[in-house]
Amino acid sequence: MSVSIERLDVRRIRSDFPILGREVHGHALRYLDNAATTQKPRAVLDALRDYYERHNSNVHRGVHTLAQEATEAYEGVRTRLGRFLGGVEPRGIVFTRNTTEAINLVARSIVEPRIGSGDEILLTEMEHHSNLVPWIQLAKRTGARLRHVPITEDGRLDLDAFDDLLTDRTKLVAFAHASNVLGTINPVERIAERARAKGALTLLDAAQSIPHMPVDARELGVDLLAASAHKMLGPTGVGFLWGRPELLEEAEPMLGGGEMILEVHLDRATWADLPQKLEAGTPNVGDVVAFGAALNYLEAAGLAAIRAHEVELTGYALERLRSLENLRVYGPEDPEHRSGVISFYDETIHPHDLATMLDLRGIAIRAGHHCAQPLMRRLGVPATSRASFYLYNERADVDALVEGLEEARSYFG
Ligand code: 7TS
Repeated sequence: MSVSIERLDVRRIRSDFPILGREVHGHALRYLDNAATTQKPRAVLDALRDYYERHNSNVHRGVHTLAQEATEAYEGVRTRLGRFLGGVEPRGIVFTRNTTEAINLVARSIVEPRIGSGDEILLTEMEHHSNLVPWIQLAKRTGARLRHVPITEDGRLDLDAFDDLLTDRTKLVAFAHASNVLGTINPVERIAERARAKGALTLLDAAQSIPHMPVDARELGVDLLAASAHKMLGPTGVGFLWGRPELLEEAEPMLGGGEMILEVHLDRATWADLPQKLEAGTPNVGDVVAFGAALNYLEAAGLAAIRAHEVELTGYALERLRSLENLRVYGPEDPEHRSGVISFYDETIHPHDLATMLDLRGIAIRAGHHCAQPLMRRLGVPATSRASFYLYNERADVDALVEGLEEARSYFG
């Protein structure tokens, strides 16, 4: 039985985002840079203000009322996030600053203690720098070898190559759920299943998927998962790592200090239980609390409805962009196989010039290497232009983009 999905009420949703009411260079803002960061609904801004106006205190250490309220609010979001991820144990969730910090935590605390020279880490050619550089650094420290799954011409992972590259030497497979450049959605379950059969750990970079579609951490079968709140309507400065608690139990803390200890002597210390063991120092309480409001907002809209909206919008945008001559549009053909991220390249205009011209019409896109320089080299371009959608985008945004693009092409071409 297919479940019918409510359509998003985009007009109502747009009215919840104050920034979407502003103008840029005299034009209504058309915000198409959601892969970089998303805008915040009033509910998130209100939650942040309410926290500081009424509850602000340090957490886990006070008996006074404010300390208890702040602790309850902070820990409440951990529990809330556990439900959001499909019902995982809150003690398997560690708050970080962002996806980048979560991946670095995995490298330092979980992978480094169990890897040595001769071992391999398997990544892909479509990774963001934050899922490349921590492994380059780790390889330098440990002598482990990095391998990379290549991509096909239409921007998918070459799964035959993956099967060949995955060996008994592979200790970790770390990959993006959705590419921030190509939009490709990778077959996580297949990859995780094969990795598990070889005894390798899996780390999913879910920065570009969790905000946009229902994600059930355990159903996907991965061991570890990282994402950023700012890409899911929440504030900057908050991210998280989810891990199988058994794995996090064995983790060696990356940072030492207050909050993460059980007992401290002058010359030795023992660690607190999860998740405090991996959260040294005063956490970003206010932003985590506001992140809770973002999770509520996303669930009220419905992740399946958000996904359906983005598939529809992406299909429309692909159709319009593909009708333009001499424009390279990257990634899989079928919008069902991709997220709401579209990169494109026109020989006649540098992406930065295009982004500047679009900005003059109030249209915000990103131009550059998108923190994926190896992928740019693989595509044979210095940079691409990228439009990326979210729940508040509408066909009129795509129309404005295509019109602006056509104007720029006629100006430069
Ligand atoms: N992984 C992926 C797949 C990403 O797209 C990004 C950010 C990150 C990790 C890092 O997230 P952070 O919150 O730690 O910075 N991607 C982008 C982007 O595509 N444009 O700006 C940031």
